[in-house]
Amino acid sequence: MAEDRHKSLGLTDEQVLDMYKTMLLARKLDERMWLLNRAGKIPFVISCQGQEAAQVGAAFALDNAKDYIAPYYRDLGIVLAFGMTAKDLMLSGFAKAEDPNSGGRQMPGHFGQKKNRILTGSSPVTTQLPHAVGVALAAKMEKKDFVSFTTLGEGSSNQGDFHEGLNFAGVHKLPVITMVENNKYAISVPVEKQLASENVADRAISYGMPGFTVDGNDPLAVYEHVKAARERAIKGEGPTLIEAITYRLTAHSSDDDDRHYRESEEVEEARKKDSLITFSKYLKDNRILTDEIELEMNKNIDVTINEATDYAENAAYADAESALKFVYEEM
Ligand SMILES: Cc1ncc(C[n+]2csc(CCOP(=O)(O)OP(=O)(O)O)c2C)c(N)n1
Ligand SMILES: [Mg+2]
Repeated sequence: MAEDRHKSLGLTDEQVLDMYKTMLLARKLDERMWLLNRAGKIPFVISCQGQEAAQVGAAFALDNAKDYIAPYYRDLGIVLAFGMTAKDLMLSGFAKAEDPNSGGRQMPGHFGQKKNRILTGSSPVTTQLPHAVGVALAAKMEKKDFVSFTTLGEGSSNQGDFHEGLNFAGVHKLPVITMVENNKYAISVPVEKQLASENVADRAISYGMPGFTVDGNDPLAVYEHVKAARERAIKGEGPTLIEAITYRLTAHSSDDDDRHYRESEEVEEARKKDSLITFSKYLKDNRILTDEIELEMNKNIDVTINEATDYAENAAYADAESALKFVYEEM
């Protein structure tokens, strides 16, 4: 990465350092969740590892005090940048009553938090896309200056909701940004068996919107495209489709064994492009991140994650009676 690229994008040293910190928190939180899962303490993990740069780069280009997001299950980096805390996420991992996403009812990764304008997600993939389009329609009808932002995997871009949502957004020129996190796999199915076209972004033309394929390991490239998309949306110029090329570094979930469908050499190769390494190198080359700051940052994150883990592990489960809450109007 060229020196000082962030400055030409209008980002300060503090902002890019904060980006890196958010990426590192997402990675380390995710790693802790795998340990807890393997120790038999939490039932399920679905990972962000390998996608942090795309997620955090995008989230920093949005207005986290105004915009609405409809994320998908891997978006730890996005929800952290939108105000969810390590404690919130651990409460979800342990399925405790205080989990802000669903009070411990849903699997982890089904994010939702009203105060931070994070739309509740549902298990069928891509259902979040028409929801985000609906929020954008509301922004247009009420003449409000926010955008909605949604994400999904490349495999999920073959669901009907993708076509219906993006076509509607294109016809009505709605302020919605869709980012496909192309991590090359849909569980065991490689991207060559999912897509007939080379890129998901190629489909944008049929929805009458601009489409871009960007390096999802480069948070600044993703930031640049999402920022420009947001500016177009706010000016009434309509939606954008962005495809971030990433790689899923873990198995699909804690219930998957990826040795059945991909070679470990392929994963090792992808690890060389890990954004946690390349972005920290960029920050060090620009003398924004020093070994000292890095050590301190790691220490602080470890404390945050330890505290979140302890809190969530000791927190109460929901009362059995509360299982019927929000199911029937009145008990
Ligand atoms: C409609 C629907 N079909 C199937 C599933 C099961 N499922 C969950 S995740 C997934 C793979 C999705 O792959 P992709 O969209 O590429 O996202 P990734 O997990 O790779 O990030 C599938 C098939 C589902 N949740 N919903
Ligand atoms: Mg995928």
